[in-house]
Amino acid sequence: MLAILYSFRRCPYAMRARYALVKLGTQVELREVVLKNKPEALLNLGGRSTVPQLLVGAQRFPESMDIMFWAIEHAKDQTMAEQLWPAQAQQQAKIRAWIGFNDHCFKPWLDRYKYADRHPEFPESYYRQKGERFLQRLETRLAHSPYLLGAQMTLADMAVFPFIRQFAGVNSQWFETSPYPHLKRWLTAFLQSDDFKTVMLKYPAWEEGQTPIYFPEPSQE
Ligand SMILES: N[C@@H](CCC(=O)N[C@@H](CS)C(=O)NCC(=O)O)C(=O)O
Repeated sequence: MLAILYSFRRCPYAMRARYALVKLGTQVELREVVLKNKPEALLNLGGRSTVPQLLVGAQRFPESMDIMFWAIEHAKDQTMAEQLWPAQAQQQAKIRAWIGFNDHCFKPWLDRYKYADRHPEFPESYYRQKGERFLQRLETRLAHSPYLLGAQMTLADMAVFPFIRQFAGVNSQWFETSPYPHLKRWLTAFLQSDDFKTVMLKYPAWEEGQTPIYFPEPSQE
């Protein structure tokens, strides 16, 4: 039986998980979730019932990074798996550092920037500047190599770009004129990729008993 992925199209955590599945050619059954109306099957799992969540039989993966590692482990494309998660401990530590910085330091500022009206203690530009510290780090790195760890894409790029996409989308006019040419080049390459088009395909909200949706679709593997 295929693993089941509860997902939400616009969620950056779900996006990174779907991107890994597409890139690695690992197929799951996709269940699109409406966050305001989560299906009973997801709620009944208990806990926070965030998306993405992967169910592999009785095993549950409620964290996007664990889903990415599961995709690596079950990759059809082993060469790609080794590229995305190199065996060297030093490389792995760098990947974890980028993702850790994104998830724990940058994401809180991204949320405040996105919903600045809910955080009136400071103006929107304040939150943006806080977020820009990460953008600057990315820019410095990407000025020297096409991807965060060098010439090839790794889990670090894949896990971070959906959040930069969100940051860019808060005020796209500002982003377009911002001084981050290498970051923009890197982000654009992701957004224009065929893999991302597959990641962003639209599916109706999942309902119990519906015909399974295979993701990636067999023809796109
Ligand atoms: N640490 C989790 C975070 C996932 C997360 O916060 N997802 C959001 C959507 S972007 C969500 O499910 N929010 C609804 C909720 O918290 O109930 C991961 O890496 O997967």
